[in-house]
Amino acid sequence: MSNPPASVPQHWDIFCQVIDNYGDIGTAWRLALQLQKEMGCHVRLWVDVLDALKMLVPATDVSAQCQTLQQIEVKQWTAAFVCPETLGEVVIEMFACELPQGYLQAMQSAAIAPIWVNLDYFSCESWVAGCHGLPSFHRSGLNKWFYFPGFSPIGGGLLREADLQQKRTDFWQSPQAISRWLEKNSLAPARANHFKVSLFAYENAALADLLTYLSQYPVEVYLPEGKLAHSLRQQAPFVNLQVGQSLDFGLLRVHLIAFLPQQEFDGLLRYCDLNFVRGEESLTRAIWAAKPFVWHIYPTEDQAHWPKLEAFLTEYDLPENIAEVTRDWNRQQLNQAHLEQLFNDLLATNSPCQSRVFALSEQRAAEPSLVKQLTSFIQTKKEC
Ligand code: TRH
Repeated sequence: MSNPPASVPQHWDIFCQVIDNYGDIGTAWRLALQLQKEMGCHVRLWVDVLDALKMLVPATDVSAQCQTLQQIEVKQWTAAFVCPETLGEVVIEMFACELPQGYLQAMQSAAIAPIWVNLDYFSCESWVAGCHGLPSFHRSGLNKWFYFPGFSPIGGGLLREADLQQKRTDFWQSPQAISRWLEKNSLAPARANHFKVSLFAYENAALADLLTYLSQYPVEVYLPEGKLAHSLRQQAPFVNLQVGQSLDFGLLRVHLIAFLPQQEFDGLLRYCDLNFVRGEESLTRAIWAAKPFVWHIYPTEDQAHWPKLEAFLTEYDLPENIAEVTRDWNRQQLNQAHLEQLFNDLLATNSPCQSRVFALSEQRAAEPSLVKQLTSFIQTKKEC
């Protein structure tokens, strides 16, 4: 799209501080892309750790103060922040990161203050209903709006590209497209009639038990380099497994693969029959891949992740056999009976679990995307 709908502000500043891992910048980057591509907005993305962005977008120049990547103006956000001459009409602070002081001052003295939104983490917890879309009066005298990604009617939608379902269908329907994707990403194709599992998670003490369980079936596991690869290398026979290598363990074949560029990651989730994901961003992509998934939620010291996990399992209404294995995976202690219930279903022809997960994904994809809901929200604030 070249021209935005008349009502959508054109200039956006998104501020992102990388706390940990890839979810913060992964969400900010995806939001920026969708605002640009689908709403025609000019987006400036301010990020403090360019190395994190480079993992997702390999073309990133980590030494550049300013660069344009896929029509997004990417600015390095350093302590020596110099406020730009023009402010965004909309300012998004990701996950309650503090805006730079200089930018805040410029907002205070602007003739028309930008619409300021804190975009928070996706959650299905009931308290979100009491916070989403509400104003908060900042000590600067400016107004800030709270926006929570989530399912309707409680939350503000999930990031989802307008052409996502079409791309997914094209991928599934074309063996050539799948071969091209495998080749492009230097991935070994799975053997015929093998069940495919992607494994993206935090370190997990239950990994050894999972692989032992899977080794009795014709399964291919694709495990991207990162935290879980550390758990993998702690156990025989995987101690010396290098990125790009594969190893057989019983009937199971494990591929240790490179971390993929973000735009290639969907291919992995679409290719596999079961996806282990972590954090909110890969969870969202697993929902849209419409394959059964097990979510390893980002663990916090105060154990706040448990109510959040339960709220998701209830709201999304995942089949119970997935929910049980998900709880076990998060406890880092698997239960043989739960694994059996899940795999008896998944390995069957016309798996009921697979059909149910596909239907759930389609149902949620009928809700307006986050970018659609966010831009409508902004429009109402513009009129205030
Ligand atoms: O990386 P994460 O663990 O990020 C986390 C969570 O967002 C968490 O809630 C937050 O508080 C914490 O960071 C600070 O998981 P997440 O959110 O799934 O983000 C991973 C991103 O990495 C996502 O955009 C998908 C992407 N990815 C790739 O691009 N290529 C890959 O090969 C893989 C495995 C992931």
